[in-house]
Amino acid sequence: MATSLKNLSEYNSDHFIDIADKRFGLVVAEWNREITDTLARGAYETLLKHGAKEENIFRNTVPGSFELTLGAQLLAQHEEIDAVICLGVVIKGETKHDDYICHAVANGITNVGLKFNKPVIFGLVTTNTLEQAWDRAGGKHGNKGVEGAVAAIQMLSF
Ligand code: DLZ
Repeated sequence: MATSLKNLSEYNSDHFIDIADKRFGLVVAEWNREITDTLARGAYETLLKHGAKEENIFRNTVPGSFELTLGAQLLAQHEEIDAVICLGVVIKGETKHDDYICHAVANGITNVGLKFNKPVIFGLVTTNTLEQAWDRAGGKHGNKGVEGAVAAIQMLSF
């Protein structure tokens, strides 16, 4: 990922680079699939809205959020992929599985981003209930897929 040093006088927080030739990989977990599909659609439409080309957006699915890390690595290792957006929904249950999954994914995808020097976005919705997850997938708290896409573009504009 090439970066340019920007003088403070050039700073403009609204400035996104042209992403027409950037390639994006979405990694989408199948657990809570209806919700993750909605996140993925939000990310996809946002990338298009900001100028990405349909043929430059790739989508791979993984069984659950725990597998997002390896999925991200498998996409990030492709030189032509510029940014990866990981999308999953982890609902708190009776055990601590949610903690283990969320920490593993947060650490895992951080490492993938650092290893390949490209943005790998954490689009994991972690809530207590399904309703709260829907609130973050097009409901009253927005759509984390949209936010993930914007974060990817912002990082490419760094
Ligand atoms: C096993 C499991 C559980 C209990 N809950 C979730 C969840 O809320 N969200 C999610 O994305 N995945 C869940 N998984 C599946 C794990 O992420 C993983 O796919 C399996 O443990 C297999 O490694």
